Amino acid sequence: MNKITLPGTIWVASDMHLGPATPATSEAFLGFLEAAAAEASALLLPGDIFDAWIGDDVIRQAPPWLASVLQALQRTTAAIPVWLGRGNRDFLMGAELAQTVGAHLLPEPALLDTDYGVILLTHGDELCLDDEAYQTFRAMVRDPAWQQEFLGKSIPERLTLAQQARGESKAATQAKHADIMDVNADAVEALFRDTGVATLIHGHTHRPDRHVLDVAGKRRERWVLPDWDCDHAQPPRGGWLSIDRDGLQLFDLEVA
Ligand code: LP5
Ligand code: MN
Repeated sequence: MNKITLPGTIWVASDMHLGPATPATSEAFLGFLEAAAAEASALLLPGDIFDAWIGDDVIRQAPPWLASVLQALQRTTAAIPVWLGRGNRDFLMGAELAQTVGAHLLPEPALLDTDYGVILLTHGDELCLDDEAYQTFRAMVRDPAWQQEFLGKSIPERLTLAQQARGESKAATQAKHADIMDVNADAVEALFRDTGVATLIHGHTHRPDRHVLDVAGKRRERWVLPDWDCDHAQPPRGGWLSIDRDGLQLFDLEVA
């Protein structure tokens, strides 16, 4: 696996789930991008930046909320390197989006060569192996033939399907036990063993934390990124992780 060389202070954030119905979260994200451009050496966004990404062609007729996000990403990439990773909501993000905003696409998973050492970064949904219904859905939508067929549909058709899928997902997750929606311990252990890294960062589960574990006689840390919600959550929430030579640190979003 090729490593991405990232010296300096690296900021990592995921799970903003941006869309037309969450203007306050979009605004918080725009503020965060501005701060990243001023304070970080690079920004990594490993997935679920968007509530539902139905294909890169939407940027050719971007609605106002999306146009603001794209412009803000462009301003950020003019200052620092920005890497976009795919999540379970925006797995259809591709080269056209990356090129338009001047960002790079993260491999899955990504190996980061930082001042703190080598770190593995991934969205995290692929580690939720106990959630069999989700893994079946994931295999379907990650199939290139399925994606080609989906992307061949009109934008209004795709929007309707995405809305239906979000509705079904909300109902399904409410009915699931919280435990099965967390990462599977064996999958995490296998990832640590296979890659040899001491540090893993992921999002998706919306359970920000730092877990310390022993795998193959070596101390490992699993850092989990928070999700963002400045529209419906009380108090509003969100945050990011900073990596520098001294280590990793989670920060809460300061919402005015
Ligand atoms: O996203 P979240 O946090 O609610 O839950 C996820 C898993 N759900 C998903 C599904 C996405 O939310 C759907 C939106 C994707 C938009 C992308 C573009 C358009 C694709 C259109 C697809 C037709 O990822 C959820 C996990 C949870 O994380 C925790 O890990 O449990 O998994 C599910 O809910 C899967 C269900 O258990 C089974 C499948 C339900 C969806 C069925 C879609 C049917 C399509 C409707 C059209 C007829
Ligand atoms: Mn996710």
